[in-house]
Amino acid sequence: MNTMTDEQIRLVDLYWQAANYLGAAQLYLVDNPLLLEPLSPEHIKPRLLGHWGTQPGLNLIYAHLNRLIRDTDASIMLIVGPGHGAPAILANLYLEGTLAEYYPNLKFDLPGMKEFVRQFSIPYGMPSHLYPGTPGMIHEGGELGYCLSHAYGAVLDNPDLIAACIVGDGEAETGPLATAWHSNKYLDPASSGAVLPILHLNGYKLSGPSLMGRMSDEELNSLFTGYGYRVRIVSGDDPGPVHRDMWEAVDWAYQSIRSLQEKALSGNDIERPAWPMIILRTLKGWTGPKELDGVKIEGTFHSHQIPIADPATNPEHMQALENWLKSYHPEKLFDATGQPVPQTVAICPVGDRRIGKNPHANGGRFLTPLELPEYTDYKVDVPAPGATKAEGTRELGKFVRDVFVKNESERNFRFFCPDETTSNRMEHIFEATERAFLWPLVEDDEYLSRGGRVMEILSEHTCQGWLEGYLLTGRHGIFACYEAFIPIIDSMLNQYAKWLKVSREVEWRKPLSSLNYLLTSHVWRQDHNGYTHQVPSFINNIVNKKSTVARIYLPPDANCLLSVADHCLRSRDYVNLIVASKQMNPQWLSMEEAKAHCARGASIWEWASNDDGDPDVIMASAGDVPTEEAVAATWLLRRELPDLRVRMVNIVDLFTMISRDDHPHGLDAKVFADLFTTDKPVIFAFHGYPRVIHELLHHRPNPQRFHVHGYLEEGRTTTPFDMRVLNQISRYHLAINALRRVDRVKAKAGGIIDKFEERLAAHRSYIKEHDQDMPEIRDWKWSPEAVPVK
Ligand SMILES: Cc1ncc(C[n+]2csc(CCOP(=O)(O)OP(=O)(O)O)c2C)c(N)n1
Ligand SMILES: [Mg+2]
Repeated sequence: MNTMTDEQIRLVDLYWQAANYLGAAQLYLVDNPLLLEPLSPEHIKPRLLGHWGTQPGLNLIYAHLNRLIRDTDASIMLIVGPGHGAPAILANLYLEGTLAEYYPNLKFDLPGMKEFVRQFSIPYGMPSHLYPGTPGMIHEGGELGYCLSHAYGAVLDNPDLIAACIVGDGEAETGPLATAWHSNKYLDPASSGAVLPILHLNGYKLSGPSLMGRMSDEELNSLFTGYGYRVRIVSGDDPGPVHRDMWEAVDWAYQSIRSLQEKALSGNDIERPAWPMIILRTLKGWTGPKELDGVKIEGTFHSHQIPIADPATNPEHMQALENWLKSYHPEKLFDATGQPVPQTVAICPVGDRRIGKNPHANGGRFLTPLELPEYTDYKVDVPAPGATKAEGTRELGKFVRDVFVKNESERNFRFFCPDETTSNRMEHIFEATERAFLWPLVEDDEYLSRGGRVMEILSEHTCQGWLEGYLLTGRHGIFACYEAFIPIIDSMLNQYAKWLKVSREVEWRKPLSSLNYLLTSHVWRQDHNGYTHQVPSFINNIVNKKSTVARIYLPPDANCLLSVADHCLRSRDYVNLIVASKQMNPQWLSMEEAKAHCARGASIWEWASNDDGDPDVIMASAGDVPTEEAVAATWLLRRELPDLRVRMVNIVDLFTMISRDDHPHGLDAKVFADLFTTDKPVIFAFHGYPRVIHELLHHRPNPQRFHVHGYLEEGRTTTPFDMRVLNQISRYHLAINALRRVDRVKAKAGGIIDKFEERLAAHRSYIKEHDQDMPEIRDWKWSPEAVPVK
């Protein structure tokens, strides 16, 4: 390693000045990038957008990481929580030369530099935040809170990688960030890489002080020591000493990481691995204007965005801006042709070691397809529709177990779950692997081990962040969650879907494995949890995502679930939502039938239809429980009114319903009409909120003929069938609705409707007395003849 000399410190400082200059210049200048002429209004951008306050700290960290990489040849990926500091990161990427490799117009010459500062934050230029088009980044930092879980996800199973993660002190107040500190309890130093958290304690957020900024060093030390980190604090407002301390701190952190890893690799059992972290306590907006019009700027929240808002129209402010920019002495940092003088960039690493070129940040380059077991081998035998029952997720668990087995040597697959793998009945997975845990183990622990590949923490945010980091670095995974609580990460999904959408528009970003959700323990079967656990709203969120990204599957039984899961694990760049019950449910399709049905996405179930190609009414369903009710409704109708022609249609792939113009999975008009006709009434039993279906059907012929039954926000701790009754999706409700929609049978319908109403009344009194559903419901089984129940 280079020893720290005054000259070395000068070089780090020179680089820092250059990055600070270019960061500030991007906020203001359209021209005159080197200030070779006096600054005047025509050099200033018409709209001043972006953030200054965080930049000097980001630049300081980048500079010291560069120096460390140069000295150690370490593979370091940078994850920047305060993504609003994009101009700082862009300045560093420009200086290290990676930006020009991706954007050839941003070269080291005067036109290149002019374009570099000009294009920032103008329409179709670089956006104000980091984004998929920023080389070397896997994290945008637009919505704050996710950097640390992303960093930990990125280094899992990447032993050569160090993720340096800059956490804003305001960001550190968010829930997702606060819980992510615990990720250190999952990282195996022998087989994974390391995260170096750097808390960027500039004391302020957007308009007020950060909480941690007002905590003493001692309090911060206690807090983070309590989380299990070894803490080093670097603080000050004099660049020389701060550079020295930071140099030492990154060396210390690097050596601590390597010694932990070496110890673990040499077979030493490491309990509570105490990874290093750095707290950098410096001024927000450091080196910027100290004050303006008597208002203090440097070291306050006033530096957060544009410190001098109106230079083009206020000559005094123009002078202040010029003084500020000139304080970095650009003429000493760059020559007159716009090239940085060699000393300015002496600390930059070269080649793929440059942060902007870290290969892990374009994870698709590393993507090895999963080796998948043949899913049809896991089939549930279904000799006839409804003849068997099975727990879908338990069957899927066997398949996922073998995905672990088959990919053991690649170590590129993990399962993420907030404490529910067993509750979700996926415990066959534990025959292949366990849950990761590095903190002390006790004798009674179950399925916990250092090298486990199941990631369980009771933080949906952390599960989501880990998985995103894991996928973004070219690996595969599944996130299994209770349906009711996945909306906790709605917002993270919003952001991830945006990342995927934009990534597809960046030609050098390689495709990633899809983000796969398995939502089980769903709304319809919360027998012992009740109303709080009944929330199917994640579907609503995914429905609104770009059609290039969003996929939603509602497999009606275990064989369909297996087929869908296999498909999702092979797909790229999607968000796949699978909703499937973990309960004992009737099985409808043989594996061959399931395969064909899932390939089509939606099809007629002939065995439950008696329409002879000309239905009076169509019974449709999406979701396992609604399908049971819909099939039972056709059964009831056949029994009570055999000459009513009913067609049964099941939908696995929800986007088949929407017009082909709006989603590539939309059925074309002809196929849609083959299933639903163009004018016959459709009674639709849907897993989630009914309006989702109405919205999807908007451009289909006669959408008003679709009568959707779904979750109506009614629920309590009650029997499975009562949930369906409360939400009017029970077989009786569906059958009554069907009878009411067909004029041809109106005369006969009344008596049958009365009979069904009477069964609903009987149900209500029966469950209160017997605390379970009526035998005719509990013991109901599909039969083609629909023989009346005695
Ligand atoms: C979740 C979220 N809430 C609010 C914002 C709006 N916002 C942008 S920057 C910022 C302050 C961030 O402060 P800090 O993390 O300390 O960053 P820095 O001081 O380095 O700018 C806020 C509140 C956001 N981007 N994300
Ligand atoms: Mg801050």
